[in-house]
Amino acid sequence: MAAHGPGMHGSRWRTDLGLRSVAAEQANVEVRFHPMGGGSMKSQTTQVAPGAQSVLEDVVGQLGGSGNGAMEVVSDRPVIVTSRTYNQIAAGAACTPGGTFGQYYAAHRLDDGLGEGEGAWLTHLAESDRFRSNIALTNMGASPATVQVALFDGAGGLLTTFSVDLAPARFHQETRVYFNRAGQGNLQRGSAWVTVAAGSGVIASASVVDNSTNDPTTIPALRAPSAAPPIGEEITVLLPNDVPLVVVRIPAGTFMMGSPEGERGRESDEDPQHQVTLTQDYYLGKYPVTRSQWMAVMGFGAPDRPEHPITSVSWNSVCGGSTGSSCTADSFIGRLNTHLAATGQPGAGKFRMPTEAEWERGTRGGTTTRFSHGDVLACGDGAEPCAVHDQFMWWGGNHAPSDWPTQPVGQKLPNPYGLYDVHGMLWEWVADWYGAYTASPKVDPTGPSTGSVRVVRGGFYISAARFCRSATRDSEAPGWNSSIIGFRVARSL
Ligand SMILES: [Ca+2]
Ligand SMILES: [Ca+2]
Repeated sequence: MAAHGPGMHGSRWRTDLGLRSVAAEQANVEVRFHPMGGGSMKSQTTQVAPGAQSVLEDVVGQLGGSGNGAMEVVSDRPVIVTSRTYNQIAAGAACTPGGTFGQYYAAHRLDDGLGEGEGAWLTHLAESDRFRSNIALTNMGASPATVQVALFDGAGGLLTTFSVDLAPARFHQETRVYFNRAGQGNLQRGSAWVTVAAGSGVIASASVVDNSTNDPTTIPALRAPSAAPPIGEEITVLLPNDVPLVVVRIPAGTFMMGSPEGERGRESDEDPQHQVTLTQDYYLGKYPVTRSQWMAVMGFGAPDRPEHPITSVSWNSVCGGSTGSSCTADSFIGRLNTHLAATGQPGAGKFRMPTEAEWERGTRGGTTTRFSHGDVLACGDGAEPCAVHDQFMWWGGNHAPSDWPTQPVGQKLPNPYGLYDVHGMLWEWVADWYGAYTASPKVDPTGPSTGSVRVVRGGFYISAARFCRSATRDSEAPGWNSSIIGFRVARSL
């Protein structure tokens, strides 16, 4: 990483490049600066005499560049490369006068980078009043790279995943990554797993910046001795007219279902919170079922607003039957299983509605907070604007009266398991009859054996925020069509 430009609070970033000859002959060195964001590459050549060292002060400025970017050094003889990046703030400036500590960014040989399928950890990251964390990625390879980043909290909980596409020689920095990607504002012990999905020669590093001085500390990536942590495997099936439907794998495990006493906004039907164990991995729809998916399966023509979620579909038309797992032949899920069998696709007969417990586990994504993006106690629980919620959901706080009721799926950030639009957007039908919880631990629960209304989950596009919590429950008659209820599918392993 190299820089020439202003930062926050009057900081002025400069990079010096050191070139130490270790050859018996003069080294001819080309120095290239690849700016972040895609500006044109700047370069110059320089010579280093045998045994000599040259230092290019403010190398980015010398090259006529500005901003952040990646330095590339090409030499015809062996040289040792160092770089220092530092804040050349003016002495006497009101904020951190006299400049700050510099950063050492290691030089990497081409074969030091992560190859396809390889990964590394960035650790000791923070996002709080005191510190913020940035992640920098550089593609040293000759082909485009796709890098996946998974962010974890200090207990190992997966907060979110995202991917970054990098052209060759491209540098990219994610600033305040925990806040901007995962809505986390009070995280003391974060780590990130960086893996290369496509391409090669990828270098990753992080910087943890002191918010009072704006001094960064550089964190190099360390290769992991073991395999990657499990991150949501996806399966895509093709519906009629080749409309794709994506489901995401959710891990088996134990969690607390319902809300704890004292959770702000909770209702009596979320009580008592109780232990639930799901013994098998399963899949949930990555998004609510869309209008195009519904029309394709049900044999209608292409709809308008194809990427909006389908609404006004009854529980009976989604599944029918009695359990949510053996759906009637002419229901959406019945027709979906028939289509998969007829087209020889995997998973025929395995698609069904999620149980209420499966929905809540998938939505919580390993979290125990009110929302899968935190407790969000700094915002109100009604329909007032809230910057944190706005990153993750459609609810009354970001719905304008002039808006179409729904929005295209997948516009907000996913939850930790890679599911979109679980909070808000639409209530979602689940398989279970609605009934009171009991305190005893449950294993693979399927809810009451009889009832009159089915459970819906997650709130909808003009809900107050408190109705979009992970534990919120409501109910509706299975024959009822409502413009505020949709659904997402489940699939057994
Ligand atoms: Ca939803
Ligand atoms: Ca309720």
